[in-house]
Order: sequence, then structure tokens, then C-alpha cells
Amino acid sequence: MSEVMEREASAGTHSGKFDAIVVGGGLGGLYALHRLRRLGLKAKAFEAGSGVGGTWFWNRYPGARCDVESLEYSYAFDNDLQQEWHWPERYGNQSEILQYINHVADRFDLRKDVQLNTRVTAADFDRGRNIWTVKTDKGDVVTAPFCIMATGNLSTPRVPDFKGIERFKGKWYHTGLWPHEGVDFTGLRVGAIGTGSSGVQMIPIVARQAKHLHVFQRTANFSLPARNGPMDLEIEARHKAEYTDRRAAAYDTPFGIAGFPPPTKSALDATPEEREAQYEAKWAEGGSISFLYSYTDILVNKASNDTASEFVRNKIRGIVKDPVTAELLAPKDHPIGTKRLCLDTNYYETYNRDNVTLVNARATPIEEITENGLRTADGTEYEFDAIVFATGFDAMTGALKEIDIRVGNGPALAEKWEGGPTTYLGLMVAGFPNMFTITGPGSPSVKTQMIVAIEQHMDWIADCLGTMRQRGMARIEPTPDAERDWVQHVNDVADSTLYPLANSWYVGANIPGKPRVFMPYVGGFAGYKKKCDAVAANGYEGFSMSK
Ligand code: NA7
Repeated sequence: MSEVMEREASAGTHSGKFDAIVVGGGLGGLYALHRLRRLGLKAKAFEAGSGVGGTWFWNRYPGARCDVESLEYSYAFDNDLQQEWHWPERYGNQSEILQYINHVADRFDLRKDVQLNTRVTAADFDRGRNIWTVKTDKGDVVTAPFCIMATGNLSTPRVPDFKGIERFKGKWYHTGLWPHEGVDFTGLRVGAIGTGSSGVQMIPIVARQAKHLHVFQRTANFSLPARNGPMDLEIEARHKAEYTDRRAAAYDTPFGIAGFPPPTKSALDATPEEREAQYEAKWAEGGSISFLYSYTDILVNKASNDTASEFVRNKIRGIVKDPVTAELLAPKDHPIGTKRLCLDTNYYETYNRDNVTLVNARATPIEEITENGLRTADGTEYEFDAIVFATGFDAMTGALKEIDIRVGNGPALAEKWEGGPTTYLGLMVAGFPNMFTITGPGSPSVKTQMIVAIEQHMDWIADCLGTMRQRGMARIEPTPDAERDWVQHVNDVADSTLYPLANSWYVGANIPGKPRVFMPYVGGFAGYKKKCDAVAANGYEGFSMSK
């Protein structure tokens, strides 16, 4: 197959031989290009969007904002960049982050190696020649010994295939595919489906515009106040003075973020009064890591977690005036922090508005979309001018499985992963040589500050490629044993926590038929990085390299 593809390449205009192909032009793909260039390699990236930015290019829904503070959520690889960039607010919003990414693309002259509006459709590895042949939907056929998948963790939006959606006469939107020109909901009857992070951020803003907003909630999520606001210039100056040390310290933390003193005791060793004061202080401070860091065992001990969960439920009961709505909004089916803990601005307060109604989509599921709105299982008809799906993503594996990735006549990656993703360190897949995944399943990825995770992965990959070059090696792949042991370890670690108690996208629970496998590594970023470094120091233990 590769030879045919290569013949096509030489016949067409969109061909080329590179040292590495990068799939994706988001934060991961751009850093990959930069890092490969520093190794002296010729790389090319393909990006489906009409601009760089990945997640931050697509997710333009009202209120889209990072839940990691802006001084942390940025690249660390260049000190001048982090010193010179000014973030206007405590948490970056979508347009500020996209502006930053575009600045980085220009500043490091990365754009010339990114081909936009191009989706990679297939990648095929020829073991005889150690060459990947990569095809795109624009007819490109390019080759390179290495392929770097920077395809993102939340990049395949999921619009549930509701019956009747094609009949709807109004407009519908998905938060992850938001129109660039924005949407004005003023005076409209709007239905919002989904109350994950995207819904929680968007709902308060749409509520202020809409004539009436119905929110369809299937599962209540915990959300904490973000306490966003203008950047405190003193904090910024202090942070910048300590940037280098803080970035280094972040590597020694579980979430890849420094500055939060680690907790020292169990929630159960504190008196009820102490706990209340502690949670109250964290609630006032804003932010999710700080809150989960109240005690050592919130994510591992159900009784400890109950104290934190109940504190937040009581906050919801205190904010939301209608007791029935408050009880519906108070999550009871999962421990706090085991699904993505949302950060919001006035989310619960929004339900005190006269023009907002919460619908229990668990008790009365959405049955079908109709011409004029939707109908729930109890036969109630809702009329809408617009419907917003905040229904999430085929997380962590969706984008990779959409590409036909094969090694000769072997099974496609999607077939290998039918029972759930398997990787070694979330970096490589056994049987798929010379293909690296940036923040792949089995790595800390979404459980950390993503940019730290991206830089750590790409730095490791660059060192690996440098070592291979030095040793005259042409091929690397994990051994099946190393992959099996790592997958087991990822699952053992998850099973020692409360995470598996939640039906979250971490286990693929939001995609019907997706195997229930815990995908991110929750053993903490610090331990994970040490493991990756030790693997490299021990001669790339668990990988086989060949000439
Ligand atoms: P999420 O967190 O996956 O949330 C999707 C929401 O959509 C969630 O509340 C789902 O309920 C809901 N959903 C999905 N299908 C339906 C149907 N059929 N009916 C009703 N409700 C439905 O995605 P987000 O975009 O909010 O956030 C993704 C990540 O982006 C986030 O965690 C941050 O890391 C950034 P469910 O919980 O499945 O019952």
C-alpha cells in the first residue's frame, strides 16, 4: 500500500519527504514543530482548522475559558515569551488564549510548516523501509520516518444522534464547533443540552441574552466558583520573577502546577468545624486544584470525599432559591473531583432567573428533536429557536481512531483499540513503530496542566529521536510486555482512587458502546515524569530499537 501511495505522491503536487509529520496544529503540534526544528529535523504539520490553535480554535462558545490560571497555562520553553506576554485576567478566555497561540506561531516562525484546512485521513508504516506514508483529505501524500500525533484529547465533538435533528427548523450549535462570527441569542427561546464544563461556562451567558433558556441536565456536575477577575499586577510581577523556579517545581507536583502547598492530613482527622473553615477558605479563593488539595485523601477515600461533596451540595442549596431545582443541581451520583470539576462564574445563581428552567433529562430523557424544538420521554414538547449541544467529545481516543493508521497488513489502530486504548507511557503503541502520541491515553494528559504535559512529552520524544540518531537507530516501538504492564499499572492506579466510581468521559462513559477503560494516568505528573526519565536513562527500557 505504501508504494502505491508513494507513486501517488510523486505524481501529485502535494508530496514531500520529511523527517517527521506532525498531525495537529494546536498547542501540542506547534511545540512539536518547534522542538523538532531545534533538532535540525524537517517537519510538517497538518491541521484541520483554518487556523492554528486546536481546542482553542474550535471551542468559541460564549464563556469558553481555561480552568487553569493563565500564568500557569502557557508554554515554559522560552523565558522571554513568558516574561513578555501579559494575560489580562486570572483565567484566560478562549480569544486571549487563541491570540497567545497565534503569537507563538508567529514569534517562532512556525506557520510556514503548518498546512491548514487539511485533515489527515490515513497513515501507513512500511516496516521494510521504516517510513510512514501519510495521506490527507486534500490529496497530500507525504512520507517521513516518524509521525507525531498531536491530535488533542478533546477534539472530536459529539452531537448525539438524536432522532429528528435534521427536521429542526431553528439553528443548532455544538460548543466545540462554534461559528466564528459568534451567535446572538437575544430574544430567542433556547434549549441547552449538557451540563459539563462547556455547559456550565456557557449557560450563565446565554441566559442573560435569551428570552427563555431551558437547560436539559442528565447528570448534575460539581462546580466551584472560578473567582475570575482582572490580573493582579503584583501577583503577575511576583510570578514572573519566580517563573523559572515555578516551572521547575511544577514538574514535582501531581497536577503539573506549582504554588499549592500539598495537604498534610486526612479530612477525617479534622474536626467538622475545621473542615468547614478549610472548605470555606478554598471556596472563597476559587479554583479546583486548591479545593481538592484541602486534604490528602479527597480523591482516594470516600468518607473524606463525602465531607467535601456535601460542603459543595450545601453551597448549591444556599445559592439556588427553588429547593427542587437546588436538589436537582446537587450532584449525588459521583464523588466530587471524579468527573472533571467545573469552574464557573454565576452558574448556580443563573437558576434563580425567571427566564431559566432546569429540566431533569435523567427522569425524562430527550426522545427526539422536532421541527420546532424537542420532545422528552414524558411527551412534553418544548419550542426553541435555537438548540445548543454542550454534549462533549469522543475524548482521548476519538481523533486518533478516525485516522486509518496501519502498519502494512496489520490491524488498524482503531481495531487494536476496540477493547480500549493500550499504550506504553501514553507515548507509543506496541505494533505501531515510530509513531508517538502527545498526551496520549495512559499519560497524565487531561489530569494535569496540559501544556506542561505537552512539553514534557515532546521533550522526551525529541531526546529519544536525538539518541536514536546518535546510535544510528531507525526504528523504535514498545514491546508488547511493556505495554501490557503499563496498561495494567494505569488501571491499578485508577482503581486505588475514587475516579472509577464516576461515569465520566475519563472512562468513555459518554460514548455509547465505548469500552469502559480508565484512559488518563492518575498516578500524578511527578511520578509519571520520573518514570519516563528513568525509562530513557535505562536505555529506553521497554522499547525495542533497531537499525
Ligand atoms: P462533557 O463534560 O462530556 O459534558 C457533556 C454533557 O452533555 C454532560 O452533561 C452529559 O451528560 C450531557 N449529555 C450528553 N449526551 C446527552 C443526552 N443525550 N441527553 C442529555 N445530556 C447529554 O463535555 P464538555 O464539553 O462540557 O467538557 C469537556 C471537557 O472540556 C471538560 O471536562 C474540560 O476538560 C474541557 P452525562 O454527564 O453524560 O449524563
